[in-house]
Amino acid sequence: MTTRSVLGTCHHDCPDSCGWIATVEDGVAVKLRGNPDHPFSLGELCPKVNHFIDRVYSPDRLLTPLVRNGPKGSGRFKRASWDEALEVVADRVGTVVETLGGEAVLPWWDAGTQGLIQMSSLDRRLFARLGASRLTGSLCGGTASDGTAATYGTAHAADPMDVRHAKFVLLWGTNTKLTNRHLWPFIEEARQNGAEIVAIDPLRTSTAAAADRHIQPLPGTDVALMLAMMHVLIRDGLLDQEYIDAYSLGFEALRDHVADWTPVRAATECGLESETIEQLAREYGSARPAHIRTLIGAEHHENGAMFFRALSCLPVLTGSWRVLGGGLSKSTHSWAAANVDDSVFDPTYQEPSTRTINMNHLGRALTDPTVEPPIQALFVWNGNPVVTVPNADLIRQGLRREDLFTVVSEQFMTDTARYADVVFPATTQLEQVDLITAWGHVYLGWNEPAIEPVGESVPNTELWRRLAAAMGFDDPDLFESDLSLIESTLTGLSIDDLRRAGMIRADVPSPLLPYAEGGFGTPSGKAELHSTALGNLGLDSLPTYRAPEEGPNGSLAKKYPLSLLTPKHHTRFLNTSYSHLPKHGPREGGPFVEMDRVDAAARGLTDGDRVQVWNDRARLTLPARISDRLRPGVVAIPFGWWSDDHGEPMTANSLTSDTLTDWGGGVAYSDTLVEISRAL
Ligand SMILES: Nc1nc2c(c(=O)[nH]1)N[C@H]1C(S)=C(S)[C@@H](COP(=O)(O)OP(=O)(O)OC[C@H]3O[C@@H](n4cnc5c(=O)[nH]c(N)nc54)[C@H](O)[C@@H]3O)O[C@H]1N2
Ligand SMILES: Nc1nc2c(c(=O)[nH]1)N[C@H]1C(S)=C(S)[C@@H](COP(=O)(O)OP(=O)(O)OC[C@H]3O[C@@H](n4cnc5c(=O)[nH]c(N)nc54)[C@H](O)[C@@H]3O)O[C@H]1N2
Ligand code: SF4
Ligand SMILES: [Mo]
Repeated sequence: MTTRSVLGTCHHDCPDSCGWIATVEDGVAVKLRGNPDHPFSLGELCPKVNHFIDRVYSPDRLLTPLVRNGPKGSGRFKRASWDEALEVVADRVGTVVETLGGEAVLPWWDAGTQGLIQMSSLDRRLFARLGASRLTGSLCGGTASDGTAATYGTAHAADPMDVRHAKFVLLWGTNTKLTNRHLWPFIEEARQNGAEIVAIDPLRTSTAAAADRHIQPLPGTDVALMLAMMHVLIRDGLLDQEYIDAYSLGFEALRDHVADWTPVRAATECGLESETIEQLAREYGSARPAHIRTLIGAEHHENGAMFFRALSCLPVLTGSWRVLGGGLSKSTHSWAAANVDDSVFDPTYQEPSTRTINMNHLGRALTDPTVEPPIQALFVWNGNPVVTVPNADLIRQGLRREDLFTVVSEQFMTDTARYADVVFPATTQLEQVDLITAWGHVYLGWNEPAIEPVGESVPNTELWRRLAAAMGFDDPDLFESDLSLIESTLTGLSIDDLRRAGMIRADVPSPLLPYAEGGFGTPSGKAELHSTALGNLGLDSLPTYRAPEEGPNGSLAKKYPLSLLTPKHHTRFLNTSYSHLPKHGPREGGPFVEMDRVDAAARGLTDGDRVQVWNDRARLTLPARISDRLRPGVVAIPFGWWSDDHGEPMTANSLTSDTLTDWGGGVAYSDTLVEISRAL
């Protein structure tokens, strides 16, 4: 028997990007454990990936190409050879392009793997060659980045690991213990050194429960809270005036603007006590260093980019960027650019005039009769949009169109793959090479394939090469090898370096104090408290609170009085990627709607009752779970469940809003209003 240990990195869309070691016996992966040498994950994985080998060898893995032989969405397919399936796709797509032009083709992908080349590389060239519509927008992270960049000029922020040096930690709209679990020990270290931990979240998550204090505003109202904090900081002189004068623009305008944002005014908007806001601002303004930790959850509001823009102003006012452990940490993804440049995947022949479609509007794009040319060929990989994209029933409606040809690359028969005309089997991270640029720390992780592809599955890059050949293209850049693609992105380090170490710290300063002495990425080099650039785009140049239209203080709240949150909730789920597997979904029980006893009593409901949750978009029937984690007027359905056994949608996204965020191309699914009544 031959036994090997292979170094790899988790590919999931998770900030932790843990290092792992796979044990392989005679070509079969038998064990996967955390790599103890990884400076962030420190040898631990998580309740999802501890069972990753079961996922890899699951009896439900897709092992061959499949061609539909039942109604769309029925999930009925017949096996096909690779040659047959490629020919079907090349013929049909060829006809679509000939008759309607390339823009009738739409590629749709997300971060099912966030690996550098398997997420998106050769696809950019292939779809540009076809002249396909271009996918824009973001389901995750774009709004947060662009919101921060409006103040700082770049998406750069602090190293989250430096939270350990903080004396005050503000966890704002992030559920660290669940979503970013390997950061929690660093927060505990700060607590042991005397830091107070405060969580701001409309839901008493496990993180909020573990904090020293939990502040529970109404969803989508945080910008009002931030403006009132600025008001107190300025009123009480809790400022670093020297830092403000040297490194920011627009302080006077901001000062005048927040003069009437008293804690009393914000308290009404946010549903908080004004004293809570006073205390928060005073504590934040007095502690040295104070660290704000945020991630993605708060971006999914109509004012989501403004959340990050306004939040970014706070450490500028207090000068907390000067000190290690201060400032603000969010996604670290932008730091990877020190060594990795994925724009080399962009082809020179991309037509900039080709139309763009926001990924969050997939349902609209497939069903809107004014979309010209109509989308007639859709490719989906690295995602399960029927479950993950808001207003999901509209996507199902679009996918049922007989004149639409849908191609899905997947590891499993997801809700989305069920609607495909052709399905290609995809490899998992144990079977493919990649480089992982993390967004929860500054280490670049190498992933060496541990086993041969299971069945006839192939990495996404290989699918694009095979499709390019089947479509008759011969441009050499469509056939570049995986290692060459990775190598072409690297500066200052080589594949051999990565392979040897398993992970390497990106070439960023240590300690990382990005704005200790200004150095912002704006044209002026200063933090823009007032932003002329935003004003030029027709947006508010100063941090401004606008109540979400479909939020608790919006006009729709009269019709639908309950705000619906649909957050990540289960320790065994990673978005929708595990709910169908035996060690995951069944152990989490099943989907439910969580509500406060006041809202339940007003509707005559008790714990466990079957209820309907509804709005103009959809109606879901679920058991009610009464808890004390939410304030009255706010309810929650956990995200990640697929359809039930009869194909009936159970995804929270049937109900959610697909209104786009103020800027950044994201989507405001956390501004959703519903009503709940007993199921008939
Ligand atoms: N176990 C597990 N871990 C995961 C994932 C998973 O599915 N399961 N998914 C991964 C992915 S893709 C991502 S992007 C990250 C996300 O990581 P996070 O951003 O930490 O998590 P979210 O649950 O998206 O949102 C965090 C919190 O924001 C709160 N929130 C919503 N609206 C508001 C608001 O208006 N104000 C405030 N203050 N808070 C608000 C929600 O109640 C939620 O508790 O997690 C990753 N990690
Ligand atoms: N209501 C609501 N909606 C949400 C969220 C929420 O909290 N609430 N979260 C949002 C966020 S933050 C995110 S990131 C998105 C997540 O949305 P998605 O990225 O669509 O997440 P998953 O559902 O996990 O889908 C990933 C799919 O990619 C497949 N996959 C994995 N690796 C590979 C590969 O190498 N090749 C191929 N071809 N396929 C692969 C997996 O099998 C899986 O089915 O959902 C968003 N939608
Ligand atoms: S899903 Fe996240 S926490 Fe789990 S192993 Fe992967 S990177 Fe680590
Ligand atoms: Mo995400």
